[in-house]
Amino acid sequence: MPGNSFGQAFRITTAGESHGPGNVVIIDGCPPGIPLTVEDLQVDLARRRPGQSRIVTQRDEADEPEILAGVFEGRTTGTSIAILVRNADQKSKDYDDIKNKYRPGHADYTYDAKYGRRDYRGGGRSSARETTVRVAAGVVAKRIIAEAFGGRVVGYVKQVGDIVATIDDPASITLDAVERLPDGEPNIVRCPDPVRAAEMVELIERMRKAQDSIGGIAEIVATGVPPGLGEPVFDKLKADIGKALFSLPAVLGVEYGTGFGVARLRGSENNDVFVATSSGGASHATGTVGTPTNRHGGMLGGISSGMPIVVRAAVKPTSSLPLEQPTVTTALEPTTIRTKGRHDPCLLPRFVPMAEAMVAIVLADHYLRHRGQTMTHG
Ligand code: EPS
Repeated sequence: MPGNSFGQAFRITTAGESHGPGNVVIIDGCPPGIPLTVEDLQVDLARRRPGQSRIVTQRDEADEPEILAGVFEGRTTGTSIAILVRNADQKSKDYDDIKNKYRPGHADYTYDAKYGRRDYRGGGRSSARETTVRVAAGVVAKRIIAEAFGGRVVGYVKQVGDIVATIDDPASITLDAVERLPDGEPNIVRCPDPVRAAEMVELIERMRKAQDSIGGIAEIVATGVPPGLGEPVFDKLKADIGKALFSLPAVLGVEYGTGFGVARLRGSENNDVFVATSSGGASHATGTVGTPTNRHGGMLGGISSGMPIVVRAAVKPTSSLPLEQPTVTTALEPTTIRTKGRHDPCLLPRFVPMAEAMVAIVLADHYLRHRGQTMTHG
């Protein structure tokens, strides 16, 4: 039935559109006693916020969250949490020209085909604006996994167009390296390879001037995750992280570890051999057994192995373009379209916190499910 909820033990439900009054999330299943303030939420909301730099959409939202329920004296109470983020900088007139046209590559046509009506302002419900409150829920999830097992989720931009970052050890990338350049300036593209970051910024600016857009790849790494999370067979961790990332707008591919590269490998080349972690040969391992290499991306049989979870998502170039493109009207007449509005020439810099949030939400959910089923305490 309707797909506005995600997760089982830690469950989020969202409602909201790009140009409506705001977006809201209800979080069910959060343990009591987790410290949570508006300021905590703002850290990641600011990383996702439109208008944050010259290479993203210039819609200027403050994205100040309001905690409506579930938090008392700075800590979660165990009851359902509600968080609201209001929309303030909608320019719905920008969309008057296209209300009867389908933007190529956007969800306008499929929403109409499904519901027979759509909120055409911004992307309506299909807009990335909806992810605002997922990021807020992700902050809560990050808190849970940090407190429960020292878990940490950090994402970064790995590729924009043909520009690929060199990342030797994904698990060692810090949030600071994603957010700041070595000279202390903000890393507006969120690529921790400073040379490639500068090239990416230049390419994105070129795309904006050309009234075009460009795709890319984000890599998300979860460290500190204990072995044992994931519920075979349909709710394997791999399946749920995949679903979480594919539920974000514009995601066309998800891969783990070596990913599609496995097609070229022999088993003897692909297997990560096991060592006892006491031997010191498997850095970042959390269990008693680890692997010196991590081609498997931290999950075996859909269950976390104790090695870092490494996942990549391919994100398409923004479909809304100022450049004129052919399309059809809702009355099926051929026409042309130019999207006004304020759009990201590349979605990747703002995609990073969205993806981190979804991975953290899955990990919090599976941690609570695992504890519930195995009756583990402490
Ligand atoms: C979006 C269209 C634009 C983006 C929006 C996503 O909306 P508008 O034309 O109203 O500026 O700015 O992204 C956000 C506002 C956001 O917060 O992420 C779309 O069509 O998906």
